[in-house]
Amino acid sequence: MRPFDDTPLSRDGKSLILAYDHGLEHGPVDFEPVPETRDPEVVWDIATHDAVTSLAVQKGVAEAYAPSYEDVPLLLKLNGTSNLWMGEPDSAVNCTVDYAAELGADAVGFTLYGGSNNEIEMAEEFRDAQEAARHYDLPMVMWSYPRGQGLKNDTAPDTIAYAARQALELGADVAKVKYPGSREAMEQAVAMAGPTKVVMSGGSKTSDRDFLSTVKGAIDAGATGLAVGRNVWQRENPHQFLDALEAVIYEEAPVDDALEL
Ligand code: FBP
Repeated sequence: MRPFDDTPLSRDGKSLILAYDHGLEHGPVDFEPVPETRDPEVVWDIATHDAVTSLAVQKGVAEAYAPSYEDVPLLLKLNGTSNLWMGEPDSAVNCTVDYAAELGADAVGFTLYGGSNNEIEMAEEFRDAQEAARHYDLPMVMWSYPRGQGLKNDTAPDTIAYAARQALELGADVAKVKYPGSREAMEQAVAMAGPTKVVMSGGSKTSDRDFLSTVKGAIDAGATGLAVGRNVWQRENPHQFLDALEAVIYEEAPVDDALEL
């Protein structure tokens, strides 16, 4: 198994995964604040920023655009479901690891809805994907999102710590988890994840200061970075905001300094 720091996902041990699978997961509504973002090329251009260590997309977007952006590390999201699905949380496996490797992926991603009635089946699908990823030496990022009928609060500290632990137990290299609300709770999640890296999920767009402060709290708690979509490409000036994120994540700059950039 290749050390994480030797993979394209890592810049000095940290990561900023730019997520752009929203067209599937949420639908066109996420492109409304900045309508140009419905054009994948606009987001691939944003992903050329030095702060970005990979762009996470579904297979169809990768097929159409990855060949034109060979300098942007590709994280192929293997499963995903539309917001039109109204059943218990589940995610269709849309791409095999073999095909991701054929498309030139540098890493693969997989959602697990721990706590869903479909968890058993999803964990078994994850097993197949994780073992295939090992075969190709591709880092595996788990979108570890406890969700489903038994769960009252999907960002409670114990729930996020469990999500991080589940990623370690099932063999993910990186656990993408929601922010559990405080630095202490994030520290608990990082401790539970052991050698598995923990990155914070972005969520819906907040103010520059609020978002950078949350990121700073997560990094100070031992998270190794971010997997973020809307909080970057729903901004009017995503490149400038990536400068600020770069300072907070890789240079551990204070939020006030980052806001000046
Ligand atoms: P955001 O930073 O925009 O929240 O993106 C992260 C992400 O995990 C995407 O990869 C995914 O499409 C979306 O959030 C899923 O959001 P949710 O399932 O919580 O609605």
